Amino acid sequence: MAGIVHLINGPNLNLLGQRQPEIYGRETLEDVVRLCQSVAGELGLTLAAFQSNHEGALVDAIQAARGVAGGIVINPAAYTHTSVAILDALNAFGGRVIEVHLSNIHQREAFRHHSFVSARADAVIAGCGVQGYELALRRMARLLTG
Ligand code: DHK
Repeated sequence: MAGIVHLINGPNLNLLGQRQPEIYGRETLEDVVRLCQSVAGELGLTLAAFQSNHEGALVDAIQAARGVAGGIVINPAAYTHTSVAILDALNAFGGRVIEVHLSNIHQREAFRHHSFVSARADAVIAGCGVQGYELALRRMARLLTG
């Protein structure tokens, strides 16, 4: 369980590479998952990746990580700013949580400045683009191996 990390991506991240590339970059979600699989392999972690556009499906995925994964790397996308349900699900997860945002949410519209998830996250990475996922996994490996 300690070496297992679940990567969870929220709504519209399936459109990465096509959607506002000036903000979210040109890499696709497939590229992100491939990068994360490669970094996880290097770090001796086992990675399982999931994406959904639906809040309840994301809650189900977080619940499914209970007792299975040592950590969750999550980009809740728009639900970052609205979802008490995702925060509650993360609070019911006993492992480590790292929140990732491709863009620097603090440089953007005011409604993106608040994250419900940050109250639970062990670390928050924003504004590093796709590299943020790699940084999150490296930090996660450190947290999981003490
Ligand atoms: C992704 C989204 O889809 C937005 O709704 C968030 C986040 C920011 C990101 O930067 O990865 O506000």
